[in-house]
Amino acid sequence: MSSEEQTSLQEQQFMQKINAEEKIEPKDWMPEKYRKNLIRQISQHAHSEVIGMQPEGNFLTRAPSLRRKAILLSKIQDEAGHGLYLYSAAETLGISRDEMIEALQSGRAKYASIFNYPALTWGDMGAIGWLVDGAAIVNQVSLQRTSYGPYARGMIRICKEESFHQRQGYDIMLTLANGTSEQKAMAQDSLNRFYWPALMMFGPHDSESAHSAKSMEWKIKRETNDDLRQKFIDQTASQIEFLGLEHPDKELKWNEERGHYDSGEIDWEEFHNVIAGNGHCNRQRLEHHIKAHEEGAWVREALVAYNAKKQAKQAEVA
Ligand code: FAQ
Repeated sequence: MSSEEQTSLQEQQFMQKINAEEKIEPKDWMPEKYRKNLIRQISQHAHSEVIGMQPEGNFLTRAPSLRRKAILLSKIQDEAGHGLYLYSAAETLGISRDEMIEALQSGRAKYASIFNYPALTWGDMGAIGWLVDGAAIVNQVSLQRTSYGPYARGMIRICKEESFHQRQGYDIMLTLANGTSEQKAMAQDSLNRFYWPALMMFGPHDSESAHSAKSMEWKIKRETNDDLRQKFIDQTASQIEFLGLEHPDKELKWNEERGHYDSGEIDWEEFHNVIAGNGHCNRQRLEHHIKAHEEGAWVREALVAYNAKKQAKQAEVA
């Protein structure tokens, strides 16, 4: 059998597995483009979790009570854990953590655009948990069925934690919306600023999405950007109503025939500007990551030294 024939046979077997809903595991044969596309998506997802700690981290010293502070701290720590699971899943595809970090810090790899918006008030902690984690869950529930085993398994645990994050955000919003008129205004302002960027988290329209067609065929993505965004729009409308707040989308209208809400258009120019590096906080987020990474170098060095010592001792005993 020629090498081309062998590759085509491997490709057929790979697609059979995908179509039979079997998971692809790290040691299985996979097309190079499948591997690269997965590394791209999983590593960018990991970067989003880690960079996403910054807007909320800034509010740890400003939480209005000890209880709120403890909850926020634990939520932010969960995000660090999500980053870890995801970097580990990406490493099974043959890329190192250092390479991924370098891609992030040099600006080659993206992370979710939403984290380039500033968090200005305590209301933003509510809006981030409710809307940002809320949008993340809608996307990640479908990723629990992604075709790559380590990514799918990581998603199951991440989704459980994200649903707690979403509830804690909504709880903050409920308290503010039922509080004084100043608190209600703060909740409304946070909703107004975070609603549209949350819709952008689902990516460009399907017709503009460079990776969707192949990712859907390979079952890396299980639902398209627009379908997931629609789910989020539909579920959020009744949550806004329950809070007694005004919907930021003045064109939002229930469409009986479609069984979904019709909505106004996203400002795509803003989206492209932010992912091109020109959002409010892009520079600040990367500079902070680089600083924290450099300051943590001694921990990584200590770990390597400890492991080398341990291995040397084991070799001596053997
Ligand atoms: N921001 O062809 P597509 C969280 C890029 S986790 C920045 O449609 P794809 C938890 C895209 O990468 C949030 N870039 O791409 C949390 C691609 O660029 P490339 C993260 C974006 O991959 C909460 C180009 O545009 N979740 O929030 C964005 O098929 C609170 C073309 O786009 C995930 O990453 C964007 N919004 O679909 C943490 C979920 N949208 O790579 C802390 C996994 C698109 O060619 C606090 N990822 N781009 O240079 C996915 O499901 C997909 O990657 C999509 C994009 C849906 C994000």
